[in-house]
Amino acid sequence: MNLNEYPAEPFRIKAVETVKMISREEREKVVKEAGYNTFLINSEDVYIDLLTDSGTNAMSDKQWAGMMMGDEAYAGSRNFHHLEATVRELFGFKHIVPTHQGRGAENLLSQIAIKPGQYVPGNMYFTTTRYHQERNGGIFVDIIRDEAHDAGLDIPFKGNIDLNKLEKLIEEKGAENIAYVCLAVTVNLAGGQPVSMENMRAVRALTNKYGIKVFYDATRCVENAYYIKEQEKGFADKSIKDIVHEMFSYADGCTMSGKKDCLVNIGGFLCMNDEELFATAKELVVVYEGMPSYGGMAGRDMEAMAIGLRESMQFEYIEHRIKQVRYLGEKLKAAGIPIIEPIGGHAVFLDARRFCPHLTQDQFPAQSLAANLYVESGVRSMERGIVSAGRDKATGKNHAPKLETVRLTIPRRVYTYRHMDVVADAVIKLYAHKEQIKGLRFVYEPKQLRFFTARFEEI
Ligand code: PM9
Repeated sequence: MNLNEYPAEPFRIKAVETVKMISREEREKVVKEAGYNTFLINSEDVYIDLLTDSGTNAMSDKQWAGMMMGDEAYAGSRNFHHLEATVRELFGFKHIVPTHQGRGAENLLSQIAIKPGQYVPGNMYFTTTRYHQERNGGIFVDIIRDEAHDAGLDIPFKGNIDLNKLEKLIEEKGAENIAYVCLAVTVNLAGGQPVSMENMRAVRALTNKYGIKVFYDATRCVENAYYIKEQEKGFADKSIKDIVHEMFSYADGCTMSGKKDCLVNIGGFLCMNDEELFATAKELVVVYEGMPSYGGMAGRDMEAMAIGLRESMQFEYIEHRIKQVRYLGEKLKAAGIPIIEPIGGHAVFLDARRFCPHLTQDQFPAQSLAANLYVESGVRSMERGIVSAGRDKATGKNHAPKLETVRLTIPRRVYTYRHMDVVADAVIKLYAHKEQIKGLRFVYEPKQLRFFTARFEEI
């Protein structure tokens, strides 16, 4: 491993938060009380928290200064105008509707753009996204390239849409029965895999041919842009900002969870160019979120988001971000730990099928692996497999995704390379006695988005 490949943190640390490690006996008690669900563990009991990169970002001094400039008027806050102008400039969309977080935007888009019975093709599902699509009568269809389901296959742009799958679906169902194409940049559950610009252009050309709209899930768009710059021919000399702008030029709008690439702790938005859709979204946002000029965010949140989105496009920031994740992945790979390859933008995904070959998928190997990693080390991770996938709405049967993974998700600007070393050592130590990881069964299974609050016991 060549350490020169990994740039030092491009920031100095101005405020610190102390963490502590409780004893192994205490961790065993905690995990049992949490029903073997890492979502139900108190943050105070966690040593290194890799549950998610969502809302766990460290803000910059400039963002904190922006927080003091919050205009908390009920309507027409100047911070909204700042956010609107920033998103218009960076993404190029005409209209922005603020929401409290990403799923608020997904709720609005699904309500206004899906007619019951219509299909919503996408490059692999995301939990909250698919939930809102289905809740509004949509039928999700996975049109990601087949290779994305193969954990060990190391090829670039594994998040791409399979154009043949998309065209086949349109031909079979009829263009009028496709609500829109949902294109995620990057693809979270495939392992944070990016989509190439060539693929985005091709999806645009194909959907134009049939008059179908394309909405991006923009949640980790800046991370996607870094991969395009690094790995796609013709983009090495382009700025991240220009790449992001071109990416969105092939879309009709997007949903955004600001809690990731906007470098803030809360917030989101919905964008579109279409006037009619915008008018409907504005009518609906007041029902679920708030005035069209705040949508569930405080003025100070919108200010921090406008500043954060611009900061995230600085090359030094995003290069360090991607490479810090890669550093952890490469360390694990070198030790023979099975992970999803190539290493994605926001997380390293352990391949629980190969980590726990003694467990069947209905014994929830990834859920148990995440619980055991916590007991081993105080490191919190997240299951991204059969539990997250939930049940088929029509048949009631478990979706059984090919990828059964545990996600080690790196918060932005929070941890150092040394923390990554500690995490790698913990996983390697657990791998040495992996046969002791037991299967789990449900003791409580919520009806929707079950992974958040489900409880389990050991078999
Ligand atoms: N992602 C994550 O940890 C937080 C919720 S699920 C544990 O990865 C995508 C690609 C996401 C995402 C959230 C949302 C929803 C939409 N699309 O959490 O509502 O990764 O802001 O965004 C989570 P909100």
